[in-house]
Amino acid sequence: MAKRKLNVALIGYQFMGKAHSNAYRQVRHFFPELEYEPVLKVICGRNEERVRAAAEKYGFEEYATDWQQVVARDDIDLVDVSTPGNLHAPISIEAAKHGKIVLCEKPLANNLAEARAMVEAVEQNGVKHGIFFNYRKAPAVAFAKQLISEGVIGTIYHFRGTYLQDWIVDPNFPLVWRLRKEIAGSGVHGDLNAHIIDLARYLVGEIEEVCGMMHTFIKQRPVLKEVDDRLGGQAGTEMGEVTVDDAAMFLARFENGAIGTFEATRFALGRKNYNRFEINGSKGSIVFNLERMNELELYLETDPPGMRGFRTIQVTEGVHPYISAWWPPGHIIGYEHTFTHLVRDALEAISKNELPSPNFYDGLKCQAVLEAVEISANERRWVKPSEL
Ligand code: SOE
Repeated sequence: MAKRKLNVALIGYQFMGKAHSNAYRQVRHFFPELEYEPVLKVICGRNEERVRAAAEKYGFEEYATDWQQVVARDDIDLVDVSTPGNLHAPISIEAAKHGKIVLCEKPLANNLAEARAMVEAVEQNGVKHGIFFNYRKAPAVAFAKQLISEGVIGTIYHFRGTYLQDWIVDPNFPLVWRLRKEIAGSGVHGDLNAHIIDLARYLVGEIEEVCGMMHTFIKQRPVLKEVDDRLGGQAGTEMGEVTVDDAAMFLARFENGAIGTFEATRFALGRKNYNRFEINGSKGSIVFNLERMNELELYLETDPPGMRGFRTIQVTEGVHPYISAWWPPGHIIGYEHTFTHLVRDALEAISKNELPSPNFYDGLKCQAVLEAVEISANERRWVKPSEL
């Protein structure tokens, strides 16, 4: 059967633009059953020289420098928002007004008010929407979801999430956009806590109240002279203010009675992309660590007494989620595949006229938790996201 073409406009060409465009390219090759075939139509960014190079490298038909013109084009079906956070709301809202499907990078917005306006825009214009909480789509995480839904670990008591990185420990690391509140909204909080909040909501349930703490270790850094696509760049000689958090932690109570701890930092030397959670239930425990993403640890209290202990499941057998589309058993996959799976699921949902999952509603719920933690940290009290 001939595929239906879906013309994609990608706004933003740095790290996430690279990850998303790879996903649109890979998806047709590994998931040929999909009804839609994404076409890399146009990539958009402000710097003409860089965006032209990105178009060529990632395989886009065209490049452009004005996102407003791009999202208004009749030949565009899907707008992918891969920009820094301050542009998520304006681009998504405008794209929705033009009737486009919108897939947006996380966190949904830089604050709750913007996130609400985005949800209003997609609802009012009746467009499909999705958000790149890509770690839901790691086979081990999707498998953990399956196990939890089947009751394998019983009633959940604890969620213990940590997302640790170390790429800004050097005080001479430049003031990149992720360290500027007016662009990123927050620091490690929106960047990394957003991921573990989403995983907690996905695997455990809604968060009822939070009590948080946020901290900035290095308050001034050299300004950025030249950006690269690897989170950093070249430092200038002048100094500028760091206006976001370097570390953000909080306690949480879930609506279903579970309790949780969340910790995100960019100051954990040796931890490169340590997105780890441990979930303890009445019948067992589950552990995931992105740094060993092809494995899932499982402890079962129902094992014979002399045999109890964490087993390490290699989630690369054909039976694990998404895996049969890739390589023979035991052949591992990586970070980029999580984006491909997310795009796969979104395209499948769209072809069935369903809403992709996760979507802007998930982004909004996450944003409310992020904001509740910020208020809690500033006012030193427990805060309920539902009351914001
Ligand atoms: C940088 O901290 C970063 O690339 C995040 O922006 C991503 O969302 C995360 O998946 C990996 O780390």
